[in-house]
This record gives sequence, C-alpha cells and structure tokens, in this order.
Amino acid sequence: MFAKNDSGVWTPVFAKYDLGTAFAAGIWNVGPGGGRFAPVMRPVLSLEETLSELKKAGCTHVEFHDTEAEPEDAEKIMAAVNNAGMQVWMCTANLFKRGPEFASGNFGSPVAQSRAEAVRRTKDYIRTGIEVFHASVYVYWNGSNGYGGPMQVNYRDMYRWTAEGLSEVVAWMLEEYGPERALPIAIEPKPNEPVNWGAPGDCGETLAIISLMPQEYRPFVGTNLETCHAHMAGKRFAAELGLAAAADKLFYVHLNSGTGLKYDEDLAFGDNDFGVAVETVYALMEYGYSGVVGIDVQPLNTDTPDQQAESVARSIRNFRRALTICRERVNPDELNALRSAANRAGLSDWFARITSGMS
Ligand code: GCO
Ligand code: MN
Repeated sequence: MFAKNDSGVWTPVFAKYDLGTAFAAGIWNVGPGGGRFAPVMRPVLSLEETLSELKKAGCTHVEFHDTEAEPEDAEKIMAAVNNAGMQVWMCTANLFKRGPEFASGNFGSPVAQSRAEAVRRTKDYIRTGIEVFHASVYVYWNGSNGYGGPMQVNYRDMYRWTAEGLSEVVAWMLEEYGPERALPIAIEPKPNEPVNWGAPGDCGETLAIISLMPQEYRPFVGTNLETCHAHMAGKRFAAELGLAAAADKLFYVHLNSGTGLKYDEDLAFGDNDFGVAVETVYALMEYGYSGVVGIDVQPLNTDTPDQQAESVARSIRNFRRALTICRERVNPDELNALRSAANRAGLSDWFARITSGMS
C-alpha cells in the first residue's frame, strides 16, 4: 500500500507496531532438518502444526513461498492462518528451487525464457499476496540470480535485466491495482549460495539496481536485509540497515545470525554474537523502524522434535533482551557525545558495559 508524502512522492505505508511486539517467520523456519551433512532430526509438521509452533514461538505473522502456498491453494491456506489467529506479512515467489528454469538465475539470467518465467511467477504471486493474503510486503530474494565463473554472463546485461524484470513487474502492478493497493517490493540481497556470486550481493548493489529502474517505478521497490547475508558479504549488518535507511528503502528485515565469512548458517538472532543483536535493535530504533520484524532461521541440527521452533523463539527472546538493553541502558546523549568525539576507546568500553550490565 502506498500514499503520497508531503513532497508528492509515493511512499510505502506499513501497519505500525511497537518494536518487539510483532514478528513474522516463514513456515520454512521449522522442519525436519536433514540434508548433505545431517540426518532428518524431527517429524514433518502439518501447516496447522507449523502455524501453531510459530505462534507459540511469538510470531504474530507468517511468510510463504509460492512453493509452500501455491496460488490455487491460497484461499484454503489463508483460512488456516486466520484460524491460527495470525496474519500473512510477506509472500515471495520461489525463483530458485522450483524447476530447471531458474538454474541459471531469474530476472538477470542469460536465458530469456528464465527471465520471462521469473516475471510471470512474480506477477502471479503478487496477485495472490494482494487479493488473498492481504500481505504487507513482497520479497524478491535473489536466490540463483548471479553467475558461477568467468564469462558466464554479460555483467552489465545481468544488472540491467534484473532492473528491467522488476520494472516490468512494478508497471503491471500499478496498472492492475494502482499505488494505493500495490505491494511494496523488498529486494533481499545475498552474496552467494546457492549461486557462487549472487546479484545483488549486498545493500549497495540493491540500491544500484533500483537506480537502474525508470524513476517512476523506483518508489515501489526497497530492501529486505538479512543479518547473515550481510556477514557473508563482509558487512556490519547495522551499517547495511543504515544505508537502506539513508535511501528511505528500509522496507523489511530478516533477522538471524552467523559466525562470520562462512555460509548462510541461519542461526537464531543473537546466537554467537549478542552484541550484533544489540546494535541491530538500536539501529532499528534510530531509523524509526515500526513494521513487523522478520525472522529467517533454521532449527539447529541438535534440536529435538519438541524444539521445532526453538530458533524462532530464541530469536524473539534475544530481540526483546536487546530491546530492553537499548531502552534501559543506552543514554542517547552519552552515546552521541562519544560518537561526535570519535572516542572509539570510550565507545568500546561503553558497549561492553551496556551489553554486559557490568560497570
Ligand atoms: C535464503 C533466503 C531465503 C529467503 C526466502 C524469502 O538464504 O534462503 O534468506 O530464506 O529469505 O526465500 O525471501
Ligand atoms: Mn531470508
């Protein structure tokens, strides 16, 4: 949903929530586990059981890929969401693991048919998001978009095609629904996995792609930044949030954590580096983020059948722990005085003090 701001620019209008009171997670955040390096550890849950687990973990909203909630099943699935006393916050077309058509990428693929199919599926699921889920945001995660080695793509064309695909989707959405009913589109960058080099790989590349779109379409596209993806790109997550906020493109977030320049570990928010959680929550406060907070995590391999949603629950508990620290221990005047004096020694000591609770 969009409304014109005082300068006459279309601006996304999100439902407002007190920070820490509204959380969303994709139904893929719980599950049996298993894969190349781990056995199946937990039973497969029904949709109703998954919704119940996510709600017990603290979620008020839920997210779907079209591969988990096909358009033709959406009405039935929405009834289950309503029965669970939840709402859909985000929906997203699976442009990475549906079939061979997206093996070489999606909007920016060198294969014309893949680009066309990415546009078609995205339009289809935006329609479902608006008409059935009454979602608040649509996420385009780059997924397989990118390249795996030298000379596989014309890099200039890959970026231009990605912008063109998004522009075609926005043009259709505005024609079909008008700005008042249009879904904000949040691009979720990731530097690699499943593809060797993902495009866009970080917030800066995301904003660059938006800048390649015709001016009239740019207001309808922003970012959905994910903690672990930022770490994989060698970025500080709060700095990525700051860049998105500087461009008024902080549409949504996916919080989790990882242990450094590795792979997408999808650990619970606050795991391994609680200081990142504190800085992230403070950044969201500083930038006035007031939408639902997205969680995008996986169960730990060691999580037992009754810990299906424990990573989601711990993420929410850690978010609230960090929020309490930010609200009760951070004195903004003290912080800003340390910043404006570039007293980095003082800031490091201050950060240890507020996160440890020790003097
Ligand atoms: C990942 C991504 C996904 C996306 C999801 C919705 O690394 O797998 O984070 O979980 O967030 O496809 O956009
Ligand atoms: Mn994600």
